Amino acid sequence: MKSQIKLIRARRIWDSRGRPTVEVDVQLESGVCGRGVAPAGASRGENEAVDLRDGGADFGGLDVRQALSRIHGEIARTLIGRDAMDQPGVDEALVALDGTPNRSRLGGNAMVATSMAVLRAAAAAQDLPLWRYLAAGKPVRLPLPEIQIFGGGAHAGRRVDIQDFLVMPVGADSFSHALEMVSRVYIRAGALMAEKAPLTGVADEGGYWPNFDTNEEALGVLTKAIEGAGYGDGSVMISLDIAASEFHRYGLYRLGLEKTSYDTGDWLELLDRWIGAYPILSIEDPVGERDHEGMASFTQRHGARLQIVGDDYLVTSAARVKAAQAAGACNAVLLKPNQVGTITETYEALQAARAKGWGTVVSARSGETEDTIISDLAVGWDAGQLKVGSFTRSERMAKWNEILRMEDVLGDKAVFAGRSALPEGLRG
Ligand code: 2PG
Ligand code: MG
Repeated sequence: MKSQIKLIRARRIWDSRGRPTVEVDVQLESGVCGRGVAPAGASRGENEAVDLRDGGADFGGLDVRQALSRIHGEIARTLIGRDAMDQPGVDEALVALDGTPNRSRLGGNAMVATSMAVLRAAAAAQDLPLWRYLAAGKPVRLPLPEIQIFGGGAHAGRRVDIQDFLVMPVGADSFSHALEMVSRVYIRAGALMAEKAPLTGVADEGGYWPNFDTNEEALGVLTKAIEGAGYGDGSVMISLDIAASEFHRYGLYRLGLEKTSYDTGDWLELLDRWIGAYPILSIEDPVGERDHEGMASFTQRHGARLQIVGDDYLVTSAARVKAAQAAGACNAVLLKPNQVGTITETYEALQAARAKGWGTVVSARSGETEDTIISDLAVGWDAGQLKVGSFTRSERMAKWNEILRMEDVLGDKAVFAGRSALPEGLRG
């Protein structure tokens, strides 16, 4: 069979933080190849798939030699001879071979890079761009982008506590128009930052270094940048990734910058105030991953007006998405293939979310490479939203630019998701 997996080869490459990561090439009997690369998170949920890293002193303990040997050994033995067109079968075999709940034996990095490489090989076998292969003839929309303007939290040495200050150009009438709008906001934000103090570079995902005295100051400057760029009419809205698990300890939310701490009730009140004062449309991980009551009560309070995204809270798990739906927590899911380990499980989480009218946001990690697979997943699965980091640095821009190419190829058939990508009830 021409689409049988014939050869699997893994190597170490380096990610956007200069850390080792896993790259996998899969070759089929027909000779066509597919490649996958594992991204890496910095703010990780405690229930995520874990990477297999070598430990020790060299490269901060982050080398991936063991993951490579898993791929060349038992993963290759299990997958060679399998049909690359059967992604669910391939992924099921990987999950069974690993046999742990958190992918710690084979390594989430080994698994996801392999799963991605098989998917790309399957698309190549059909001689199709990946997004077209995934769409399988169904209509797709180009995603509403969520683009970071200021980076914080674990991506900026905890200079501020909130992790991502992003914008959503909901009023754009095309994907390329959306990027133009964001570019204007990014430039404006840079000018405002430079007025305060000399610019001191960017955080891990390319957003401006968060040189602020309080977390709220970042919200004020971002709002000013949006207005200054001419989008104070609601056509560009704010999206926050609070990544609250990073500072939720022993039941308290502790803001290191302000040296204040809040119990869940007071924390939700602070968020209420920010939501009232700034043009916020989406909030990710507003509470810690263990604060189930907080998430349900936040959703009850704001779910009719805000997109509430579970990232660390849902870890791209269909089971967790369903449990959150039953508990009335969140109305959108962040989808990161390496958070769960395989392409098929990522798609299952998306389907579970979509079945209940949730928003679905395909997302990069803070550690990325030039690989653009998430652009294909966002479009091919018609996820509606894509979050990649900021509007600088090529590991980020490669993803945005890839969607521009799709828009160009689609020509007058290109449909921009815009507001239709938001959770049901927020789409009007
Ligand atoms: C997140 C991601 C991307 P990381 O929390 O959403 O911003 O960060 O990859 O470090 O988990
Ligand atoms: Mg997040």
